[in-house]
Amino acid sequence: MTAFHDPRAGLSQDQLDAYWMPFTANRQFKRDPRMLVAADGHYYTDAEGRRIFDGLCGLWTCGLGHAHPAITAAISQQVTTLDYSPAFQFGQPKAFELAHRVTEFMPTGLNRVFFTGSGSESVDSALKIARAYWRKQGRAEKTRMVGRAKGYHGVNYGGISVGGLPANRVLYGQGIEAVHLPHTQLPGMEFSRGMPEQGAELADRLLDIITIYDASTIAAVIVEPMSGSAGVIVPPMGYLQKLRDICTQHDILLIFDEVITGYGRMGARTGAEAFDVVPDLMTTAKQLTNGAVPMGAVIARQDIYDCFMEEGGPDYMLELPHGYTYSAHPLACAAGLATLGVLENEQIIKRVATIAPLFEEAVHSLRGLPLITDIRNYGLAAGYSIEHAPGEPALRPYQIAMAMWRRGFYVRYGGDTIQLAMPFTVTQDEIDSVINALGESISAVAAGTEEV
Ligand code: PXG
Ligand code: PLP
Repeated sequence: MTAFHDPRAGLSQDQLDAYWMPFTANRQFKRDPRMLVAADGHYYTDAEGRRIFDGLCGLWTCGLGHAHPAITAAISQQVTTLDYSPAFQFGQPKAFELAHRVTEFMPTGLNRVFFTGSGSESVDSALKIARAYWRKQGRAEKTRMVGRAKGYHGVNYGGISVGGLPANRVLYGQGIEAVHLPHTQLPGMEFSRGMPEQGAELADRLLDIITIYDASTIAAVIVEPMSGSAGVIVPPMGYLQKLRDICTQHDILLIFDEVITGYGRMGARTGAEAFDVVPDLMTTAKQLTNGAVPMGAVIARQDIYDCFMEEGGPDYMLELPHGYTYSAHPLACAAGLATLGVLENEQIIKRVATIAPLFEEAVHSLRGLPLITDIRNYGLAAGYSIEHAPGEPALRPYQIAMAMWRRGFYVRYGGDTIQLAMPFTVTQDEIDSVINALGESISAVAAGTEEV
């Protein structure tokens, strides 16, 4: 294990400056780096040799823990056998094996898998497939997309257009044509455990959008079944089914963005399974390879795929002019097969469902502490809303996360929220320790006794 006993891990200022870090406060980070140098199981090692509990599973990626032996072995073996092969016009067996394996995690009917390199690529691929599908059906005017306030769909142009986080869009100019449903965080539903009871009627706002724009101009609705990045916003009871029904009635495709909810975190194979609503297209990434190699996947209803095959022209012609150099990368496929294998063989998803109520209990035990204005949870995910400091909604979550870091816990801070995503094999002791530390950190920030 590498330990530098130096928070900068021996890096020079020039080296720190050379790397333009993603979604990071670069100036502040480079003054006071938080450097991770190793990981195993549920813990990181930082550059000073401290063990840090991974309270977000990387970025919602590593539910099976770090350096899982089965995944590590599969990648090592693959890299010495077939490190890369062309993704276009040639295949490698593991791509087909993994596609088939993925379909076993999907609701009935979703059984055609398109591989990408990330969640953002999955989203833009799904949006393109949706528009192309309507064009193939002779309905080329169906191009408009419907997203939702607070939605996060990655950072490519399609994704930020349908996304509902203006900060991710405002710098970048013209995107694709998109309108937005309201988010589902209703006043009065704070501190709901699991699904809020009120709010299903918010799905009817889709009818208003249809009234204004007409369904003949709308290609698809895209939502996260449970919003992750915005702070774990759980769908109200009945809401997703209503969206499903309206989409079906008006010939609009329903896309579930399951980049966070796919492959186990909800205590079900997908959010679709957890909430019992089946979309037409699904986007996934992250947990598909346990985060060990970048990969995403779009999963389509068979008749959507069939439509491209039937309308594809002569059979030497490609049916969908779309794909990535790294689609179905052999290392990613090896990691994906190992990950889904472990999820299945070790009955991990059942374990998530079993431990979720204990996690829920612990998460909500902080209710009543100062600054906490809402607590939300589902499966092994939880979000805390933190009362804004005057004019600075994001300040206190940052202070709380830093207080956690000093106590040896990594948690996510974003907007006015703190987010937790437990490893699928988390123990009760680990849950207790992260929640105790969070309670201490929030209290210290509220009291102004935590140095910042
Ligand atoms: N859709 C959803 C629903 C996501 O959560 C993406 C698309 C984009 O995936 P990529 O692989 O391109 O980043 C995501 C990613 C956080 C956090 O801490 C969440 C994401 C990424 C980074 C941080 O909430 N979600
Ligand atoms: N830009 C250039 C110049 C390229 O040649 C390619 C791929 O060949 C790309 C972008 C797209 O890269 P990727 O397939 O990794 O998304």
